[in-house]
Amino acid sequence: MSTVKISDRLTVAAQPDLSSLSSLAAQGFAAVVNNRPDGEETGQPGHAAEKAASQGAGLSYSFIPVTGATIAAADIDAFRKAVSEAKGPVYAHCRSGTRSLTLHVLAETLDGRMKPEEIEPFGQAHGFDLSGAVRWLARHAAQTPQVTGFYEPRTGSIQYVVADPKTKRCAIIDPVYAFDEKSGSTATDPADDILAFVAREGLAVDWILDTHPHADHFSAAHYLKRKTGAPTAIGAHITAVQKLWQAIYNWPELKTDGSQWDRLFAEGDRFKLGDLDCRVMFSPGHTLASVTYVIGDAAFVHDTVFMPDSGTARADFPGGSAKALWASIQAILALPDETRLFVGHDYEPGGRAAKWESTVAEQKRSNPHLAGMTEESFVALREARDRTLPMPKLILHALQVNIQGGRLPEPEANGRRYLRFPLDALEATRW
Ligand SMILES: N[C@@H](CCC(=O)N[C@@H](CS)C(=O)NCC(=O)O)C(=O)O
Ligand SMILES: [Fe+2]
Repeated sequence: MSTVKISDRLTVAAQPDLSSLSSLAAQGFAAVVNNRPDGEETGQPGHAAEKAASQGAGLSYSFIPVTGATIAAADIDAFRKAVSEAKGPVYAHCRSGTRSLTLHVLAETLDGRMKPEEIEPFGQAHGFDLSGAVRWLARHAAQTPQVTGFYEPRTGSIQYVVADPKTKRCAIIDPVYAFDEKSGSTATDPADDILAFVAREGLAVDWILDTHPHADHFSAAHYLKRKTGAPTAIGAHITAVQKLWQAIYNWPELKTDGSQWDRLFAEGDRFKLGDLDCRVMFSPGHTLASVTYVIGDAAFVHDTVFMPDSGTARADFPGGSAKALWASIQAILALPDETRLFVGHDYEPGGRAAKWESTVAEQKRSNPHLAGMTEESFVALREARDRTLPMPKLILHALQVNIQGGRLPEPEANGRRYLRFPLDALEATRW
């Protein structure tokens, strides 16, 4: 087994066996990073066993599985974070160590500590072929639009800044306004992080877009409109969602004409982001009003498909439909195979680091809710799974804010804002 010390902080290695993992603490290591998806070869210990062996030996453990072909910016971020947060030297491995070292040099290069032309000689000096990292950087630089995901761990949501590198115009998609239901506190830090990024990158915000009225978090669209002056938009069928929830909340004064947004998008609508052409697909199923934004070679599919190892979004909210979701997903999968798909949620299944980017080809090949499925088998699977899911903990909090474009309720005479909850209006809970 080859183990190569890269720095005092990082050692990369080929697949260790479990007893070698257990002995790492005695050698002075503090953390293990496993960059290898499970099931690559027989005899591979796998994530669960590695986690148990590492943690059993007092080492922290991160699971950031990648394949050479599918490394995404989120994997590099997760690797950087695992290394920087470790309490001491880090031992990162995949099959041979190449993927671990690739993630390291990509982080170094993106952070400006290494130049692209230094990567291959650096790899050779340590006995690794890092040509894949050089190709990744070239591909990344040529990608239009440039997409930056911001993971919001409290709700597993991904917010996006999508930018046209040429004109520096950008759109913000699905920003989050933080809310803690235990204390009633609200906070703007997720949206403020986006504003700081936009300022740092010298971007101008042209659009604030929501893909659907979220059921698990507040939208920061209204807050960001006040901060940037940029117009807000959502799918045109939001008016049907407003009517549905107007009845649930018994809220006759609510305007149900969608006038809370600057623009309502219907299927096939087009708009520009700098020089980029953007197109809207109506993608109902998860909600009545969901849309997909197709911007250059990127599609923001939000809660339709999730990462291939996570299946698809649920379809059991009021107005949801598994059959409609299947049709919406088929339209997304009819986009060109190389289309980058950016999901709206990632719940870090099995403890792997959050990820949000895949392609149409990967989804067709390896999403178990889609590969080899028919409409009938999908609907049966989706409905069976939905019967096991409790409602999102913030559904009643969030919808009353989100059907108003992310506006919090107006303050009452004492200056405080209040939410309002119907009792027993949704299906009985699965506790
Ligand atoms: N536990 C989360 C669940 C959130 C949830 O239901 N998410 C939706 C998207 S808004 C979903 O499709 N979930 C699929 C799943 O949990 O399998 C919460 O309470 O907020
Ligand atoms: Fe959702």
